[in-house]
Amino acid sequence: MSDLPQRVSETFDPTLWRDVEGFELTDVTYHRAVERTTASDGLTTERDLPAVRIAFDRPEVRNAFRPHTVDELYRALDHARMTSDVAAVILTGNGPSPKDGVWSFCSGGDQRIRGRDGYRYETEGADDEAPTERRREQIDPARAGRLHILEVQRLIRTMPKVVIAAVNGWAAGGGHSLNVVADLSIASRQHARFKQTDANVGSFDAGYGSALLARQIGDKRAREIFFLAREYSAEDAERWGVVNEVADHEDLEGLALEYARIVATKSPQAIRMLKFAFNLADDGLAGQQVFAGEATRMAYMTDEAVEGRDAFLERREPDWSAFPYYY
Ligand code: S0N
Repeated sequence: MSDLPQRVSETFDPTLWRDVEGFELTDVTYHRAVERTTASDGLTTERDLPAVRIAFDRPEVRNAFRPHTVDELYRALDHARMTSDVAAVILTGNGPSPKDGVWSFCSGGDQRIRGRDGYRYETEGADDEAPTERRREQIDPARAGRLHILEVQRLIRTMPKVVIAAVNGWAAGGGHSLNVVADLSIASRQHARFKQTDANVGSFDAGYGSALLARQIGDKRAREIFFLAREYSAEDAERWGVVNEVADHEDLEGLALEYARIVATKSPQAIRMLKFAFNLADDGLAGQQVFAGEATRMAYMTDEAVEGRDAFLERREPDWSAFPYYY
């Protein structure tokens, strides 16, 4: 039996989750789905379910990510990648904002911390009130203003798990792009709002955020989203193919968990191969490498590959006679 986790978001149901041990996080939250059963003697037992929930936790700035946020997001995602009984990752945002009650998925890079003045407002160990030159000295320039959200995008793309974006509020800028790279997306009918603001702020996701979006929803629409930067709704997003489904706000996390449960009923190998096959053409040789890596791993388990290995170890010629050239 365990204590229930802290309620991190208004739509977060603590009875469905447990904290993932070993993580001290400030900018994201990380939970494992569980099933709790209470017996007649009042004893509650807990069983892990094959899904995790990772959420941006900076609702007062529309869940914008600073470099530290991205570090935490990457660590949580990578842990999920390597947890062998996790089939799906739900990516969402905690909320609403304590300032004005607005919900956010993610509003992209924290604009106070970018580019050549990237040290300006990074708060880790820095004195915000100090003169600029002193702040510059206080912060390792190699750690501020990085664009390693692109590493997160690649991790989402290459992890052998299904990543489900539960867009519960604003998806703007780099947050819009994270929805694009997710494998599946659902959006809150009442609170999800989409806006690709990159060009408003001199930013441009010229990789997945734009080019993959064009593949997903068509070239003209993707250009419209970037060039006009107009807000669009959950219904628009569903109609255009930006998300798979729209749900009432209070049902969003439940639906994400339902998606994860369905994915977990499928063959892990088939899901893995399908995800990498979907990515292959758009990811070029890097996509081929990821797909081929899985194919090689499977091939290593065949008698034919074992014969090649054993022949080398036994210092003899391999005998391929049992293995046909055509199936
Ligand atoms: C999301 C928007 C449309 C919501 O509008 P709304 O509801 O009117 O809210 P605001 O009043 O604008 O915001 C409420 C409070 O939140 C702060 N805030 C919002 N977004 C950000 C943000 N991205 N960075 C920092 N603060 C943010 C507001 O300042 C306000 O604070 P207070 O209450 O104190 O006044 C609207 O907020 C909006 O358009 N936001 C900006 C979206 C945006 O342009 N994002 C960046 C786009 N580019 C990227 O994300 C690419 C990645 C990236 O660029 C990057 C990554 C790492 C390091 C640097 C970068 C980089 O940007 O170069």
